[in-house]
Amino acid sequence: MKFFEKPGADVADRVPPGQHLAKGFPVLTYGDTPQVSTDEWQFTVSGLAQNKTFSWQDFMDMPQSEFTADFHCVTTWSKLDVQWRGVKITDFLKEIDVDPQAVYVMEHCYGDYTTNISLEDFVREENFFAHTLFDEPLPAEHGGPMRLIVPHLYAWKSAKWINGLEFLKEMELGFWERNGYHQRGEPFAEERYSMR
Ligand SMILES: Nc1nc2c(c(=O)[nH]1)N[C@H]1C(S)=C(S)[C@@H](COP(=O)(O)O)O[C@H]1N2
Ligand SMILES: [Mo]
Repeated sequence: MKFFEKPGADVADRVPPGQHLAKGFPVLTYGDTPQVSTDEWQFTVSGLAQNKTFSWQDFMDMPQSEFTADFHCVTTWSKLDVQWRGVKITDFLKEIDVDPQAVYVMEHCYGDYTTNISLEDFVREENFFAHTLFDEPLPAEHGGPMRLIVPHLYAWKSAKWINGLEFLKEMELGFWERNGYHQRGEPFAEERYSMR
């Protein structure tokens, strides 16, 4: 059985150095998979922003968009053209006031995973919260009911089971970043590990 394919010439420039195309969509989770229903799901904004809690319905009432995005896991597999549906970060940000002193964001999740991202990387047009994967409700193992997707960084920044954002005045490290992963994680620059 073959689990990886060599990228064809047509997509070669979309596959970052050291990456292979995965067959299917692998699951990569540290620890147990949280089981969270949309009824109990809550999302909290904290830190240097207007502190606020959102329900599932609040997210459904925001503008809904379709996305096609490439996905790059630092363990060397990539999956191109993943299809999602959800809420653009730029649309979500219209719901809150962020303090101009905020320069970093900590992503918080059910199950206590965290990952950090600069505000600049976070507010990009192509980033989104996803609740639908290939026209099906996002399965729990892929982060359902809701996850973040940040296509331009390695996928450990795309927090599954996301339940909050904490706005910060300086960089703090998340779970993998404390354990040796690069603090930014740009795949075309191969920002895999930190040199600390
Ligand atoms: N909460 C949480 N989010 C997470 C992870 C995790 O372990 N917990 N793993 C990250 C990593 S390393 C990758 S590659 C992607 C994998 O997403 P997938 O399982 O949907 O392929 O989720 C990221 N988000
Ligand atoms: Mo990963």
